[in-house]
Amino acid sequence: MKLLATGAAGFIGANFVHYTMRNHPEFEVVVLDALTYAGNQESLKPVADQIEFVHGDICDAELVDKLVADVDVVVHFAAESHVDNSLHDPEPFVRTNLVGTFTLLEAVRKHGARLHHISTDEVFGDLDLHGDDQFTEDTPYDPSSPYSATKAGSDLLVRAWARSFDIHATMSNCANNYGPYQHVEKFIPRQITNVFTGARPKLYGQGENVREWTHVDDHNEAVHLILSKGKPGETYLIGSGDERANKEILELTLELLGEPADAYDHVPDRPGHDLRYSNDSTKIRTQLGWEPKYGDFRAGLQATIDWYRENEWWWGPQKAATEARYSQLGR
Ligand code: NAD
Ligand code: TDX
Repeated sequence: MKLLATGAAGFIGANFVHYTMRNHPEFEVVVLDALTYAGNQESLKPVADQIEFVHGDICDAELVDKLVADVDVVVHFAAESHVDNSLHDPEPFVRTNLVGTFTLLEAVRKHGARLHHISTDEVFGDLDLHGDDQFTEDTPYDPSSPYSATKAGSDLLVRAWARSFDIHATMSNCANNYGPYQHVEKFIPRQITNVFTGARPKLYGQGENVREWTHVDDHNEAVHLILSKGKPGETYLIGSGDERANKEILELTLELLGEPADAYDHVPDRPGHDLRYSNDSTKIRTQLGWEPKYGDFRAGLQATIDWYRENEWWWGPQKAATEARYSQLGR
């Protein structure tokens, strides 16, 4: 089985490749990644001699055609993934998330490869802060940011290609992920590495917004279950069920780092900030037997903190440029 993983020099894709090498040696893996600011080939260093790495763009139709012609399955992680960046400059989001996905779909259509498209719960918009309702596979799309709008558009392209051209495609929409190799622009690694570099953590607004946190290995296990047991044309929502307000996460992070619970700054809120995300993952649990293994968030967060403590060589070079971008945004 030959598998092309797009965007696998990024956070979830790199962890997917590690997970695959550990648990599914039957896959031969090729990675296609443009190495944008968010991609880091060092994340694949431990498995570098077990995979083929191609430095290139998913919008490059000729290259994509050549690579897809030679594989059985494509797992599509590549995207511009950060909401704050999309509010500052949406153009790369439209290009990579929409044109890039279109380019892959055309190659998959031509060569008959299977596609699994990785998406997000943000395509559904948000939920009431204090409600207990959840997104399901049938929730109408209502994205808020340029990021989520382009992810929503990419999902709709996949659905249309599956229905009109009968390509063999599956999709998953996962909640917020955490774990090793996540870029320091994202909430949890930003706060951990702020403490490590002597800067104060930054909480948007009052920190009441709620996210559902899923360990990246639990997400990737779900992706493998979909690859082996998922039905063509189906969408699966993935989420641990562990919902927490940002303020609670930040205070727990500070506690685990031995810092006072109030040692952080409030910064101006993100425009259009989604209030709450929560996925009903009954379908993947009952139909495919998925269950998250990282049930203890505190332990998962401690392990993530330990990883960042031990791997400054990996995140250190990104830190100053990331904080410079945030200061331009006033956050
Ligand atoms: P990331 O930003 O860490 O990595 C994205 C990768 O894609 C990078 O390696 C980058 O170099 C590559 N890339 C960007 N543009 C490219 C292009 N034009 N051609 C080839 N490669 C390109 O993102 P992530 O957090 O790992 O997210 C991966 C996927 O999972 C995305 O599709 C995202 O929407 C989705 N997702 C993320 C989360 C989360 O919590 N991080 C949750 C649900 C879904
Ligand atoms: O410094 C910060 N302070 C802060 O309070 C940052 C960077 C974020 N936040 C808040 C904003 C969000 O409510 O923390 C929450 C999480 O922020 P992000 O890490 O930027 O994630 P989010 O916007 O929720 O989107 C993430 O999950 C869904 C991923 O980045 C997306 O790619 C994925 O689709």
